[in-house]
Amino acid sequence: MDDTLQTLREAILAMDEEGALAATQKLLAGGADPQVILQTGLTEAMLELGRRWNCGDAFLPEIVAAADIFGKCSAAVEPALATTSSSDVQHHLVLATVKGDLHDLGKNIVAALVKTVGIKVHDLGKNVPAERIVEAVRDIKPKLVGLSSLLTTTMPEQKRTIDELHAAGLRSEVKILVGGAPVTQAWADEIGADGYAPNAAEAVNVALALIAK
Ligand code: B12
Repeated sequence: MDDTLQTLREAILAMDEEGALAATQKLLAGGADPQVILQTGLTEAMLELGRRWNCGDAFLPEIVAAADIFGKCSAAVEPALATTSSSDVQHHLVLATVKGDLHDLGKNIVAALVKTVGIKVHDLGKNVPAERIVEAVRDIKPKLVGLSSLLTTTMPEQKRTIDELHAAGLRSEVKILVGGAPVTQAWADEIGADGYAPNAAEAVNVALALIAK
């Protein structure tokens, strides 16, 4: 399995869609844990690409192509995640990548994993203004709101969204979970979020803990 995970990472880095999808299918057929495929295969490859980008060894078109392959492979993995039946849904999560930010691969993985524990995800997408999130909270009345940000320049939008929820009188109705590569527990505390998670598996644990509070 480790060899195939390595093949998957290398195929993404080489922008080889066919190879990446074949390695994903091989892992699934061999009974690999879908969460391991997402984290150790797909996510690790994107992180390596980020490192190469920082050193000038990768360029934007490559990142765009790899992101597209990442999306196709994670869509292939999603059905293999054990899912609670829709009749077991007890809680709702409104999830978005904040305004100004177009990164959504991580948010999509959070959505896929959170769904597996019977939380219904209302994914508002990427580049979502605070006002749209407030509107969704008013309409859907979720227990949880998840805000993703991958850019240091868009992290303040997480705070602005929390401020807008306060202003709308809705802050006490929801638990707010923040994440994304530059986000930390210290930032979550500073902006008054209720929870932070460094990855999607941990996001599930934090979401369940916040619901239980
Ligand atoms: C892929 C990528 C892109 C793709 C995004 C495609 C897509 N559909 O998402 C594209 C090409 C569009 C892109 C564009 C840009 N990018 Co970019 N991108 C990346 C890259 C290489 C990987 C990000 C990724 O997908 N990682 C894989 C996923 C699975 O991980 P993740 O997002 O971190 O998510 C995990 C956790 O963070 C967490 N999580 C995520 N969201 C949430 C939410 C909640 C609620 C919780 C609890 C947890 C959680 O769980 C996830 C799963 O485990 C990073 C490098 C890096 N080190 O992050 C740069 C990076 C984020 N980008 C960067 C930059 C600068 C840009 C651009 C400005 C480049 C440009 N000059 O145009 C633009 C900005 C566009 C915009 N307005 O958003 C910088 C940001 C630097 C900074 N300090 O802010 C980085 C760090 C690269 C670098 N130079 O170091 N990018």
